[in-house]
Amino acid sequence: MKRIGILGVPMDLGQGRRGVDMGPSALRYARLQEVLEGLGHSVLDYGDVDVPVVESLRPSGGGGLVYLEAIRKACLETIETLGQMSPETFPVVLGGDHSIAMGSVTGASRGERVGVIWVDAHADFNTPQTSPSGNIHGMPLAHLCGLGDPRLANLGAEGPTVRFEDVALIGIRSLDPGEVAVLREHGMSVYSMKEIDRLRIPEVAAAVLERFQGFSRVHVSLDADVLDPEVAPGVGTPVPGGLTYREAHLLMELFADAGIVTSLDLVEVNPILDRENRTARIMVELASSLLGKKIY
Ligand code: EXY
Ligand code: MN
Ligand code: MN
Ligand code: MN
Repeated sequence: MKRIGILGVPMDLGQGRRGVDMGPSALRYARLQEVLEGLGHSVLDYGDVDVPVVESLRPSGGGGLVYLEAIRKACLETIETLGQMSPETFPVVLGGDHSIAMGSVTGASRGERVGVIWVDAHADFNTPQTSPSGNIHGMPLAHLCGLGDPRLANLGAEGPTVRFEDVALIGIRSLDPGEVAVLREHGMSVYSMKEIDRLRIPEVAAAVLERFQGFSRVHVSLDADVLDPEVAPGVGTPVPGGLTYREAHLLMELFADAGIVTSLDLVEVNPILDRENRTARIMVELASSLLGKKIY
């Protein structure tokens, strides 16, 4: 039984499509708290971080980090709220686009060395210089590792939140050229869909879990677009050829068996693009698999 703290970050400023700011509501409508309480956990909902509502999202192309300050502010508020949770609490942070991870990972690490399992079709490893879109939701992991704009790269106490060698990316199938160069430069551990097809989930999970044995903090950042768009249509940047429903559940079930994960993000759910809230419902199911739901 765990003490779980839910925190919503209704963020849409890191990308250009309306709707993802309603992700926290969609996940709550999918009964996240009741489902986790049904597993025997004690769950407290800390509400939402305040994110400015903009009438129409301005195009952030051309590297114009037009919403950088607002995103930084929301990430700092996320860090502060996570810091108010007791150290043994398991935070579940609800996006909102993936830029929130600069706050959630930093806050959940509590200043300790943290392993990060980035489950996503995208590496989110662009810097402002390599980004083709200027959208900050394509940059959070690079900034967590200390690259990019210093106003976003060092939200932690001192220096980067995450070490390059303490990251495993799973489900990758859409990378930008500049991003590939930076990933290679830093020797990042990438399990693309090719590795998943070749090695299958059990071997990928075992390899990733092996690396994080002994870590006091391990964070899973789960982007809904890691799932195949046929399975999870309610996302702003869908990419064909994603995880099946069972591959995603098996990954979470194997992480749950290992018992080393200490925090979770559920991001990029966009109910406007969804069908009958199925993307939010699947993300809640995946959270319950990670938090101990057993088939048998
Ligand atoms: N790599 C592309 C970009 O940086 O613009 C697309 C990023 C999509 C990011 C989503 C959250 O995973
Ligand atoms: Mn507001
Ligand atoms: Mn992402
Ligand atoms: Mn993604």
